[in-house]
Amino acid sequence: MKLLGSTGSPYARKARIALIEKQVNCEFVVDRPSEPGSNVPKYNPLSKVPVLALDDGTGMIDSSVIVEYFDGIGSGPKLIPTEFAARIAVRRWEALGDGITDSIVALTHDSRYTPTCDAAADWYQKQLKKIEAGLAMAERDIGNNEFCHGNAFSLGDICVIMALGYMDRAFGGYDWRGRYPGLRRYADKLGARPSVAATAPK
Ligand SMILES: N[C@@H](CCC(=O)N[C@@H](CS)C(=O)NCC(=O)O)C(=O)O
Repeated sequence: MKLLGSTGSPYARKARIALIEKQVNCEFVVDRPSEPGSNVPKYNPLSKVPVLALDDGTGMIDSSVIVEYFDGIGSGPKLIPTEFAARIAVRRWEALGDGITDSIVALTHDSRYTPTCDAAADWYQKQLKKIEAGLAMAERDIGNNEFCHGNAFSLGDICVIMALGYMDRAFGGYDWRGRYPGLRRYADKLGARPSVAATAPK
């Protein structure tokens, strides 16, 4: 079993954090779908990373499915709680972190984006509003807590950390730490966690 992804991909990071947390015996292989000779399309018809290549040749696609798979086969505390209300709460956090990340991707992968582009343009403001409203909700709902949900690290934390890490990597000029001090405190604390530190974007 091999996990294929690029080191810069936020969704690959989500799967990599889960891989480490759940101590799954699986190699992470750097593979960019945009490069010639990439093995990603063999396992994922959508040519996206992460993709998990199983030993029987099956491609497990989408970070959400891969994390659930690792959570099922790995050891250690559950990343996705089994109890219904807790699971929905954690999935809600996942949706928020993924949604913020989707907007950062939409904003920064667009060829119109440069650090000096017209920040007043509609396309820019539309994505920025989603990012800011999403971060504001995360700031409010995390409050002074150590984790997104309950008193344990979960898939929700993976996704919020993924979004904040990708802010730094792709949208570095934006001072989210100054605007959302609660998220700064939260991210600083979780940043020391081995799975988070080992996968932090360079
Ligand atoms: N919903 C997917 C999103 C994956 C995704 O968009 N990956 C990006 C890298 S961050 C990618 O592979 N993009 C290449 C492409 O779309 O061609 C997941 O969670 O795995």
